Amino acid sequence: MIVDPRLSALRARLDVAPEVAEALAAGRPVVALESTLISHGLPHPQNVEVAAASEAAVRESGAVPATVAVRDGRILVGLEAAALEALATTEGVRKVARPTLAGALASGGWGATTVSATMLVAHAAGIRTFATGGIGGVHPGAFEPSAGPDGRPRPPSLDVSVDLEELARTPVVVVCAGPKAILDVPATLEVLETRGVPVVAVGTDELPGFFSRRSGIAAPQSVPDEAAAAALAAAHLALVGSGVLLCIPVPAADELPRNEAVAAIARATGEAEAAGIHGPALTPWVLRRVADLTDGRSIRANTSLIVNDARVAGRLAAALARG
Ligand code: PSU
Ligand code: MN
Repeated sequence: MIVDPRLSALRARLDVAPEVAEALAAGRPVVALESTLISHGLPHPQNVEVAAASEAAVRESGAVPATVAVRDGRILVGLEAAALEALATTEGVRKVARPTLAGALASGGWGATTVSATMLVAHAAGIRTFATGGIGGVHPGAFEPSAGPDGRPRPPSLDVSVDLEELARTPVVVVCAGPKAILDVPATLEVLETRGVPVVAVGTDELPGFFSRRSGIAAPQSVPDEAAAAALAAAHLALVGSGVLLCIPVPAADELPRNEAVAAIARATGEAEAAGIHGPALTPWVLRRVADLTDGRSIRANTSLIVNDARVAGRLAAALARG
């Protein structure tokens, strides 16, 4: 067997919580959880509440949660309550993605992992299932000119989240509520298709719309239920490789009506552009602005869908562990 030396080196950087290590050694189900949504995606105290509720939801589904973060040159896989609280309240926590992982490890201090970095770490740790809210993707204006603040056309930004590249490379099952609605969702689906990543809606033919149950866009693939989702994911990991994106609609009681979401997002993304916000700061800025514009209703949807994804991911991890 050829062992990738980089994977071994990355493994040597992991501090895996004892409960997580024991579960992995025994072949019991484990679900990785990201931490950027705690540090950058939601306000305090909802961020700590949702982190704790996600872990509880994974447990209720019969799996062990492993929230991932960076601290002082080490990668934590499984966080204690005090560490979750520190991530949620410390100023200046870095947003850590694939391109910034090594830099964050070298610089010391806290880093919160995005979808890309969490997938990379989950794979190194031997975790196959990962729950998040929404993945990053193609931002509006990435591939076409858009109007700048002075009305003059701006060149395409080429802002495509590294999450898509990670899904193409890394064999982990990612459970989400659809690509974040602040993105160019059709373009995001096209990139995922080109890169060979299955995008599968569970229990619906329509792609879930993140804040809302519906997106108005047909899902590239769909399965009737979680058992079929687990079977498809297992087959893809075994036969093809790369990540799998499973999309679960936000619970109906907490969704943001689609017209309200669309209006708030259009306004927030337009303002971000006018204010010259770009790069890693863009997604957190737009999420915060959408929360303002919807009087916090987007946060209710966001927290609900994150916990729901964690619950579903726990059941999927259990099904994958049964084989
Ligand atoms: N899902 C949420 N809230 C978030 C994110 C996802 O509900 O804040 C984070 C994830 O960590 C994702 C990141 O990987 O946003 C994408 O950022 P960017 O567009 O800069 O790649
Ligand atoms: Mn980006």
